[in-house]
Amino acid sequence: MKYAVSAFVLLAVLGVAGIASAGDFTAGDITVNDPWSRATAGAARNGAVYLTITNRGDTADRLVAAATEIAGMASLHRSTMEGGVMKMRPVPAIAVGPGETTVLKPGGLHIMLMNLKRPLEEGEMFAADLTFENAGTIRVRVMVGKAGAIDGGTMKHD
Ligand SMILES: [Cu+2]
Repeated sequence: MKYAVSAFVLLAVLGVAGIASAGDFTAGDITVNDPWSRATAGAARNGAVYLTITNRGDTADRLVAAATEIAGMASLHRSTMEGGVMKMRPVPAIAVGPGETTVLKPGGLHIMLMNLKRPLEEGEMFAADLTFENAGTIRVRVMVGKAGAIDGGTMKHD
């Protein structure tokens, strides 16, 4: 049920953005589906990557690191509502239990891109490397959709 709802949200977002699926990327028991980001506006130096991770194995795995050449730094973040204000914090890892699916989406878990070396433009794709504790590193292509509110765009980053 959780997966069905999330898939619907993802499809809705992709539909609105008018872009095709970026595809599936697999290593070991881990599959990463449809990584996407948003075009950045003006001089914004931050961006965020969203995607779906499925673990078809029978042991837990964790996304522990992310990297991309287009950003000075990529880190794992979680946004939460606290007292009516959206806040986000770094998280050390993103867990994907055996047989489970974890969705990174606006307002929740995401990969934060900081110190972007250039703006992200709608319709382009860029490569990112996602490192899992067990499955190892998976290179994915991230589709850039329409500009929109970047997660926690108004928040400060330490
Ligand atoms: Cu963030």
